[in-house]
This record gives sequence, C-alpha cells and structure tokens, in this order.
Amino acid sequence: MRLILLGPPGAGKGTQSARLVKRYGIPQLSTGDMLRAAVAAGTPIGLQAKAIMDAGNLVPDEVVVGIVAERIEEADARKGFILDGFPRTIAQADALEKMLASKGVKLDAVVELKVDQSKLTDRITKRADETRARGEPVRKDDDPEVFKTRLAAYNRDTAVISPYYKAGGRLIEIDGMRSIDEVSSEIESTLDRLDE
Ligand code: B4P
Repeated sequence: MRLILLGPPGAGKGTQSARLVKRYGIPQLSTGDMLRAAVAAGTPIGLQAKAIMDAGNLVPDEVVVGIVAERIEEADARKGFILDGFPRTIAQADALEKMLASKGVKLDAVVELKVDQSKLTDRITKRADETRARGEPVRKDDDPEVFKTRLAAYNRDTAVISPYYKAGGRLIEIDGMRSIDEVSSEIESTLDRLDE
C-alpha cells in the first residue's frame, strides 16, 4: 500500500497516519516529524528549517524533496508507506512522481481529509492548551498567529495539490470533521474496498 494523506494543517493527517501504520504495517513518512527531528538534532537541515517552521512557512522544496528521497529508499518503505504532509507544493508532487517512476511503483490512493478552517483553529488551540496543561512545551507553530500563517501557506501553495491528484483519478475525499474514530473507520473501509 502506497498512500498520501492530504489536508490542511491540523486536519488530522498525523493522527490518522498513526492508525494506518498499525493496520497496514507500513511506515509513516511525516515530513513534519522528519523536519522536527532535524531541528532537535541541530543538523544543517534543522538549522535551516527551524526559523521557517517557527514562522509557519513552508520549508524549501529542495530540502523536503531531499529528505523524502532518502527516507523512501530505506528498507522498511519497500513494501509501502504513508506520506503524511508531503507533497505540499506542485514542485514536490512532480518530484514525487519522478521518484516513484524511477522505482517502477505507483500510488494506490491519495486520501484528502476535508475540514473547515474554523474547526482547524479550534483543534490546534485545544492541542496547545492540553500540551500546556501537561507542563510540556507547546509547538511554536501552534501559536494562533503562526497558525494563521500556516493556513495562508496551505491556501496559497498546497490547496492546488488535490485538483492535481483528482485530475489523475486518484483522489479519495474524506469528511474529516467527525470524530477521530469515525474518520479512521471511513478511511479504512474506503481503502479496504480498493483491494476488491
Ligand atoms: P506537520 O507536522 O505536517 O503539521 P500539521 O499539518 O499541523 O499536522 P496534521 O494535519 O498532521 O494534524 P494532527 O494530526 O497533528 O507540519 C508542520 C510544519 O512542517 C509545516 O508548517 C511546515 O513548516 C513544515 N513542513 C512539513 N512538511 C512540509 C513539506 N512537505 N514542505 C514544506 N514544509 C513542510 O492534528 C492536529 C490536532 O487535531 C491534534 O491535537 C489531534 O488530536 C486533533 N485531531 C485530529 N483529528 C481530529 C478529529 N477527527 N477530531 C478532533 N480532533 C482531532
């Protein structure tokens, strides 16, 4: 199974990917997690990405494409993967097509989580409040002002990705407004039907 999970920030891509990892036994390739790990480790990519991510902007395509190209070559990604948060621009989508073509493999599905923007803000505010209540550091990009920038980046650069895959007939749209369990059962039943 080779999947992409698309959707605006806070739509639940990371939440749903974690569940799909358990169901299908394939790894979650989250560019957000990979970039946060690079920042935490203080690597050259992390040093470059930190200020951009803290401000809610997109990290340059060549950086993100480079980390995905490396990760996709690892042994655990051979039988499949869930791309979470990638591609986020048309240039990234084009680069992914080339990567897959060079490996002679195809995507099985592109799942888009559709969530209204007001709900996204509520979820991110809730995550920040719960993190603070646990006494843990809150993600800088979950700050309400930074979140506005993330939504603007999504509307400017990433919203065009779903029509890109829709044109190729590979897009599955899922109502992401419902509970985590309801969203995951709809994704799972839709993906299970692909095998029939
Ligand atoms: P990401 O880490 O991808 O962050 P995200 O879009 O906010 O997360 P996601 O949609 O996964 O939401 P989540 O499940 O956590 O990106 C962070 C930054 O990294 C970007 O701004 C950018 O700077 C950089 N970056 C990453 N990829 C890049 C790329 N390809 N190119 C350039 N830059 C890139 O859910 C959010 C909250 O909602 C959680 O608290 C969750 O519990 C809750 N929730 C989820 N589903 C719910 C539901 N159904 N009901 C109620 N609550 C729900």
